[in-house]
Amino acid sequence: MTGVPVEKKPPSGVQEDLVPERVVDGLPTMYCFETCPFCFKVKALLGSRGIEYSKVEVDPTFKTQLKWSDWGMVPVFVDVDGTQVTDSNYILHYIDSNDSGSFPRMGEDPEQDRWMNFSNKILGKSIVAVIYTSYRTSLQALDYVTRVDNFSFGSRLINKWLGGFIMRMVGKSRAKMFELPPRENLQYQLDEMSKGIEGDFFGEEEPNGADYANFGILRSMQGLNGFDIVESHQVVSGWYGRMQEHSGVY
Ligand SMILES: N[C@@H](CCC(=O)N[C@@H](CS)C(=O)NCC(=O)O)C(=O)O
Repeated sequence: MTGVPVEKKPPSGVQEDLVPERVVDGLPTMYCFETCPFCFKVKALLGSRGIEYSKVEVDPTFKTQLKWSDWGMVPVFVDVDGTQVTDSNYILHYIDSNDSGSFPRMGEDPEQDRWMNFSNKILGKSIVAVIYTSYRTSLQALDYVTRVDNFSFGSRLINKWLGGFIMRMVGKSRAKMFELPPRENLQYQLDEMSKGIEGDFFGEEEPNGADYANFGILRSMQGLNGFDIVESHQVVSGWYGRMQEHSGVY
């Protein structure tokens, strides 16, 4: 025992405390980074259900707009009554269960669970290794912060340059998780993922949680280093186009 208090992260999912003061314009509100893969999962589901929502752009280095939350990561979803939900896969389930309930809940469909976990544990890490493969590609990925209206001039600069440096380090550590080099690994993971796409979607005729989860991850790399691997993949490229159409997130 060292006597040093261990910081405890709150559990994923619906949180005990309501935060109605964090609701913006009386709409469900999403705290996110513009390019965050996990946030794109939620944007895709909200889009496909036609649910209107407010967005609060959080600065990626200091997370100033999220200081109120013990979770400390994006996305955080705040429903109109102030219910806060953390962790993207849990958010997908929360939104679907309050909407049409059209896909199975966690624990009800092992295949859906497997591919939803894959989105976080494998695909999310694989894309980071490709996007942030050099300082040049890392700065390119962080360049969007220079165009975010609610960030000050100083915050834009720090977020781009410090953020670019930090993400290059993260990219290096993610690359070490896989045996193959980043591009080859992403290609391999997309081949693996294709095995779960039955018919048009993971959910066969209609998207399920695994579709939103994996589409969101890949959508975040559109326009960035390595997206050509997605575009040229025999199975994934067609599925990706169907998900864009379904969600309205192009
Ligand atoms: N398991 C979480 C992961 C979320 C996550 O890693 N978000 C990143 C942004 S892409 C973040 O907030 N990072 C900031 C930090 O960890 O300090 C989810 O699926 O929502």
